[in-house]
Amino acid sequence: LDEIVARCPDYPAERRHLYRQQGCWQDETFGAMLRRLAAEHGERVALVDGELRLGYRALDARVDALARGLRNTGIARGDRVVIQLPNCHEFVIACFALFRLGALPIFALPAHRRFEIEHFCRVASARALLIADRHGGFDYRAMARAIQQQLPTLEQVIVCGEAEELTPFASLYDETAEPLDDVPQAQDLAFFQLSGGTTGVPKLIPRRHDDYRYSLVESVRACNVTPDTVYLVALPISHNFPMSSPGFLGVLLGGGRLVLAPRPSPDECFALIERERVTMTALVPPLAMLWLDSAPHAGADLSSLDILQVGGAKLVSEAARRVAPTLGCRLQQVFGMAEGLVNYTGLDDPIELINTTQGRPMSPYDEVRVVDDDDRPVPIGGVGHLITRGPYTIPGYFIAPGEDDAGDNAHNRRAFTAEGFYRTGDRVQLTPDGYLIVEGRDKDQINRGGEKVAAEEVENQLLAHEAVHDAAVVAMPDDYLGERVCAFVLTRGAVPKPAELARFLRARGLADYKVPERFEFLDAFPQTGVGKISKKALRQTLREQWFTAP
Ligand code: J2J
Repeated sequence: LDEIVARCPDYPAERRHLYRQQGCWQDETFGAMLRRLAAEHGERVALVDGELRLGYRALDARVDALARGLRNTGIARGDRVVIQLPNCHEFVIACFALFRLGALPIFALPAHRRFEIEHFCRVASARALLIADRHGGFDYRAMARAIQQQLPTLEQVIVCGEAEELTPFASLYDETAEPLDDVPQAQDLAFFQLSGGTTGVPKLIPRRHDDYRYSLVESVRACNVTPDTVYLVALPISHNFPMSSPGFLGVLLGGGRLVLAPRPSPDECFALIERERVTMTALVPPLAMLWLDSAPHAGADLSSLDILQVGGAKLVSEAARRVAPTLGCRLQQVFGMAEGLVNYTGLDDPIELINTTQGRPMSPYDEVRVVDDDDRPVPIGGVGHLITRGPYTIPGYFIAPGEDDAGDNAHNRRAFTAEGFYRTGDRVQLTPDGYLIVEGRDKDQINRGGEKVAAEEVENQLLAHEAVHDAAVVAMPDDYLGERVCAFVLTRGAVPKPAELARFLRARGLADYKVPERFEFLDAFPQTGVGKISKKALRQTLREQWFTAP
């Protein structure tokens, strides 16, 4: 545990003191929080998953039983467990059970594949991997077996559903009343979120009970979560947005009810909204547009829906304007990041502000600065780099073994200023009333409708192909997803077929959403003045083609 703790930068002592003094950090762990909620809300329904309805007290009891079972298998405080599950009650139970034990979940996405999952298991020396048997046509057990063969540190694979020779999730519940000891403190690490990434490998984001809980408290307030809230979890539940903004954790903290959707499709979600009288949900822009297109013909009763949150990527104002008239609900734009800072438009803000901005920081203690290339503030109304620091924004990424070889932790020095501000990589405009408008990005990342793809990661994978001499991955504009992944490739020898390169990347275990949807083969890359690849010129080529497309 000490070794892991040493790899997770902590807030400086004076800021820890300040955030406690300001009342942001209230010294309650997630395990204790659920216990308190169970006492407060008792038999009220906390969670609906298909035909299963779990009350707050029943959820708390399930969590205890699973925590004991996990402990029986040897999982203890500080142990890392990679969780990769679709939206299901087992996710919520496992999450709190690990929190209660002080074990540290790493929240992978269902779309991740062997390459990503193995990487998370490896850098964090995970002892267990928790998966579904199958989902969306993919067999996670086969993937897990392949990973386990590579990584002896991965002692067990726990499976929801048909486990075959692996450990069945349901077999773990231990209904005895044995107490759990050695529980964590609120200042301790709680889990790892994943960064969208800008580097060759995705970074782990250490979050603590204190700081994450505070982000829930502010989200509950900004989103007006009450015991009458019925929140549909439509996005993948492990992502930071449906987890915390207010997400499933915030809705529980506010005493509301969760309804889990196995998939975000309009068909399934509209039926659940009607059946469960859902009041609120969160989507990424392409899904919001899909819902807007489907709603008029769906024939479902969506009248209970009061708030549609949209975030993860920029929602164009034309789509924003359609939300209220088409779905009969209020729009809330959400601009957040797994590293911390979350911005919301106010539920009762003027409609123009809601439709055209990405909101304002949710906490009065968020420090946001919009700066130029030399970290000097740009005048109000100007566009610059967004940097931020505050009571729920991390002071540094997990330093993976090997990254600190020279003892210099180079990535954190690039990603944070000397004063501890996180460089978000977003280009924003700060309006005079303190609202942010996202204007673009400096980070070398593609935002595929909310799914983040680090260009370098895909480039490295492409370089492993024998016919690829060099590769540059950039975003190409897209009406529906906003951006898609495009790879420019210099080949050696015969030019491979795009489909062959795509197959090659999938076979290496790369998640599907990262696989370029377009390949362009060049003889040479355009260069910048200093002889580096000019991605700007490559993007420009794509933009010109897009504008002149029929
Ligand atoms: C433009 N870009 C946005 C928005 C995120 C709530 C909501 C979203 C996330 C999230 C989150 C954007 N308009 N409305 O964690 O709690 C881009 C920015 C940002 C990056 C973070 C939450 N909302 N973005 O998307 O860690 O580039 O978190 O820096 O996945 O998404 O991505 P991620």
